[in-house]
Amino acid sequence: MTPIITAFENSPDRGRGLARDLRVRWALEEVGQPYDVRLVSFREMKEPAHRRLHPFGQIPTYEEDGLALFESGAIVLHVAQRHAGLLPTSGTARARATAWMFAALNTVEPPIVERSMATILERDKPWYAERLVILDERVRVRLRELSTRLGDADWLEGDFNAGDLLMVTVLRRLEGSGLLDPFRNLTEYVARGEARPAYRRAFAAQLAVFTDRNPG
Ligand SMILES: N[C@@H](CCC(=O)N[C@@H](CS)C(=O)NCC(=O)O)C(=O)O
Repeated sequence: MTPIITAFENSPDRGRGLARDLRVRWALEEVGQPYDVRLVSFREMKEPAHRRLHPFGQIPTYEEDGLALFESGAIVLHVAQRHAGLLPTSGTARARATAWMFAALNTVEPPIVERSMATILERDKPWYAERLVILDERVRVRLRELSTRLGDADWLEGDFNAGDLLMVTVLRRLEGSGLLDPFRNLTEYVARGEARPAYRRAFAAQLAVFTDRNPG
């Protein structure tokens, strides 16, 4: 069966590639697995039919041969385990790559998401400016640490793997914040990810959903 993923019918980021179905599309493109997309509205995401797939009423989900998955990291891991190309074959290297997947989602993404939620939801609060300074610094701490570890390498752990795929998508969430700019190796790292043909195909497919529905 061709896997089916879910994505926003009308993405709040206007197709800038921040919705998390991008990670799944990118992983599927990297391994050459065709997929179908079911678009869902915000209302549909909260209805029982979608919640049967995703307990938290979100995207992305993934369905394939009786398997239903939610959580972008779990889906990317599943794709990477099922196909060659996104995880090293040796057990040790595979475990290291998996550690970077968790690092991207558990250590680097949370302060970035907290900051971006504050910029959306707390902008009109009297304490916003003060809080933003704190949130920015939390993000900077992680970026400094990641930048130090990456050094002059192209990728985090040898060849490009699913850990890089997730890390690049996480760092892309800082687009427009200016926070990534002082870290040249990280901006180049993100650019390397975005230059991959599989990324470009995934990005174009996600953007097409938005532009098809919002012509002009
Ligand atoms: N930890 C989840 C987060 C999923 C998530 O936040 N999805 C967003 C889109 S990127 C969503 O569906 N937002 C709408 C909502 O929460 O109502 C994952 O990585 O899949």
